[in-house]
Amino acid sequence: TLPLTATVSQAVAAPPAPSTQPYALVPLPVSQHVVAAHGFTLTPQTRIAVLSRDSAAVGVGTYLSKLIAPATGYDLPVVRDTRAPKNAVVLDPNGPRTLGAEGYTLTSDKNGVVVKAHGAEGLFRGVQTLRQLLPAAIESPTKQSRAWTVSPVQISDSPRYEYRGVMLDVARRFFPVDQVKRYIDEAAAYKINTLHLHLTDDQGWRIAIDAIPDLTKAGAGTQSGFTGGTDWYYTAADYQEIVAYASSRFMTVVPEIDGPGHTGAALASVPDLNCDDKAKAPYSGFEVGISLYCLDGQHAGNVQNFLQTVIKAVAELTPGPYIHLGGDEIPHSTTPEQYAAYVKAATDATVGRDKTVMAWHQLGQATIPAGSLLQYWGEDTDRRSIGTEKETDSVRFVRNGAAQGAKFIMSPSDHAYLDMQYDVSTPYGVNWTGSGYVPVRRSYEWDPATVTGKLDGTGSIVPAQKIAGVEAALWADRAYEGSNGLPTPATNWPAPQAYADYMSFPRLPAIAEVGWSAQSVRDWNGFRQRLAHQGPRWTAAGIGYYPAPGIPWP
Ligand code: TNX
Repeated sequence: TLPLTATVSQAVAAPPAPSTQPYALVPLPVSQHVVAAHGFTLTPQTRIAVLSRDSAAVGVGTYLSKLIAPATGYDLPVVRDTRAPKNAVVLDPNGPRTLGAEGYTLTSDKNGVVVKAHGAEGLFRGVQTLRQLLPAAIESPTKQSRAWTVSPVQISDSPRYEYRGVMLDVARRFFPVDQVKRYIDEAAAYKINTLHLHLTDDQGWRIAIDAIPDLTKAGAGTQSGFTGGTDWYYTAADYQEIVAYASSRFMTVVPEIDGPGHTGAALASVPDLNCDDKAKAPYSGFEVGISLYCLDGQHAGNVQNFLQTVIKAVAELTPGPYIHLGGDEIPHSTTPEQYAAYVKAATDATVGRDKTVMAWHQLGQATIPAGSLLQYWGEDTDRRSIGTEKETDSVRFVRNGAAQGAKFIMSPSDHAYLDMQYDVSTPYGVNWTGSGYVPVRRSYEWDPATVTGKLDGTGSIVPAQKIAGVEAALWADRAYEGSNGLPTPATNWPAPQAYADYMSFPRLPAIAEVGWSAQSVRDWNGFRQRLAHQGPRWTAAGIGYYPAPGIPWP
């Protein structure tokens, strides 16, 4: 018996929902209660009051002012104040420690809005909630004439997992800096806090390394399906611009330097990484598992020097704690000894630069530093395994990693891979995983703590306390394989941004909620209803989402 329709009608396009979900918020907060009859209506005189001189907290105030300026036409001043003034959105970073760095409380009533957190990061997450309590038109880039009321509510919120990431495969499909920034904003709206950039692969090397200028000559002229580029890479300044922008959205960048497989672009750029000391031809095809650094006795030293140089340069440009070392899909010819020697060289170089190792779960088969973060990308229940084997290689690698003190990020491909087709009608993407397609429901209905990775679906592959979070992965190696299984001509392929929007929305918000909201409060039917009300927000923001069936879009 909440005062839903009466108070909400002019405030926000939210449906009357179960009492624990009075507003259509994604991800679902820990608790929300409607206690006041009226929410707070912004006016041109409203002030954003930051109750601190902390520059990061003031930055969140400025961010909020700029966020709502285009649609409202208001230019709300950010004032540094010590007490809460009237007619204000108050941002208070001196809130209780108890909700953690990302937790916050938010209250809205007719007198104002107050967001409290312990530090600026929690304020930023709270501002994303505030955004969804405003009408969908708040996302419009142009001025809309209407009332801007923040729905009346009391929220207390904090995340289930500390790591909630998304990966962009800029190696297979190059995303210009402005498109990466746009994607950062889209993901930040759903409280994603980590951007993993897959910077190197067979089809491209996307980060300039000053000491090895050749890497971005041959290595940056190809993409999956495209050749002839000259600058399909990030300069150090570009990369720092991305890192700084992500940081302004309280998002950490994790750079990935994949190896020893997925190294075609480096092999095409640096001759002495090849066993015959000859550079390979640049690659713009669609296969995986086709390349390997030369790991024989003579060349292992070359690879080691190369890694030292590359990881030093990347570490210096990266303020975040992690460097992702890849380690996936090596050709079958690789011996365990070669793989182990590579892993030692790569992890030594990373630890030597004071960074924490992150890698695909395959790295767990080798000796790795304690505290490494392994990313599980096998299936939830491994439907592809045949025969009597119940434990796949993945299970062994994961167990061996866990025994060495690794923590895990869960990206099961049958839930969290954004390059999978939603269904047979999806014009691009792939369908190799699990049941084939990944409709929105599949991206939502899973629990990171009970992913099994096993044919019989029994027992969690990773003990719950070793899971640090989740990550959605937008691969782009076969980004333009049509639903008929044949590659669409590159000219018909959408811009990276359009591909990213279509494949990520609505599935990225689903994964974001898997990472943020407690398992016990999540259910598909509630999510479906709430998700529907995100559609008008995406439309207003110009996000080209897939209006998936089964969601009651308004
Ligand atoms: C597997 S997941 C890969 C990628 C592909 C992806 C396509 C992983 C670590 N490796 O190289 O892009 O499948 O879905």
